[in-house]
Amino acid sequence: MKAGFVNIFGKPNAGKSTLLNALLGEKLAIVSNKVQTTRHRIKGFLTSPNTYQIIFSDTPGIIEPKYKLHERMMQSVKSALEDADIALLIVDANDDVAECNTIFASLKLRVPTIVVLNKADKVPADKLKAATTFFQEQPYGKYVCTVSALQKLGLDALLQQIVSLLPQGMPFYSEDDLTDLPTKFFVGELIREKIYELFGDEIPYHAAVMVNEFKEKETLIKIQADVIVQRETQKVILLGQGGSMIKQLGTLARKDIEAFLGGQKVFLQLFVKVRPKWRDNDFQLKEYGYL
Ligand SMILES: Nc1nc2c(ncn2[C@@H]2O[C@H](COP(=O)(O)OP(=O)(O)O)[C@@H](O)[C@H]2O)c(=O)[nH]1
Ligand SMILES: [Mg+2]
Repeated sequence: MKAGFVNIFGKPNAGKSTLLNALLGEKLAIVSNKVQTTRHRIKGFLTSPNTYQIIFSDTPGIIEPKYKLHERMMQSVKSALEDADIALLIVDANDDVAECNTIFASLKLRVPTIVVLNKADKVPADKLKAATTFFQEQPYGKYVCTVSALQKLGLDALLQQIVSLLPQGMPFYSEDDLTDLPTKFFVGELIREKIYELFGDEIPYHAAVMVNEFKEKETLIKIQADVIVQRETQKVILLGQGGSMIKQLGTLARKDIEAFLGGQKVFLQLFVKVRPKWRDNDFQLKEYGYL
């Protein structure tokens, strides 16, 4: 058997989370068109019985830290650099390749790498070809694959390339496991995703979600979660007139949570709380799961 850790790196918005979900055929990582949606390292397992087990890690995009939250996010990138057997370097093929190269070179990778040119669905063929040639000339550019994570194109070839580079070894996790994170975590993430969807450019970056209660009752699952923001004014926006926005948020999140839980009925209760400067407070970062 072959088994190993395949970690996904790249700039914000390159499509790392979309690629993880596409490879697993399951939505584990939340996705938005805003940068810095992913704050944690999220692992997903892909097992082909008696053949291979790949432990994929999605990571936050590589950024310059501005807050303690950002520092935590970059620490999770660092830890993913340390335990990778294979590194996937994702590039939005529309992006500036030279800039991506600067970032990838700075990672000082010492494991096999695959450059994944993503968003092939919206890049002209000659541009893709030029990007492929550019990366093939880099020291880490032995393997370059072209995919569309969104349209699930080119994934089989990428998977074959990964498996061929994967070390020999026994599986780390049971065949039936998909991830090592608790259900509660994904519930919080799905709520957070809807905040990115519903609110403009400010609120999502100031918000955290904390799931306080997850109780399986006879006919449904009761979930209570807090949405944490930094200011009273943000709370007012989140609630909306007569509570209309928080209600909409709850409805959208509940539908996705029910789908994630295999169609079980969910009762979701959301409260909004103000915690000034939580993004810079060690205690609160820990409390909200940003260790
Ligand atoms: N057109 C196109 N859009 C994509 C593709 N992959 C991801 N996206 C979009 O790019 C945005 C960022 O994706 P996300 O996976 O959150 O990027 P991340 O920040 O690297 O995790 C989202 O709006 C995705 O729908 C792709 O293959 N083609
Ligand atoms: Mg992401």
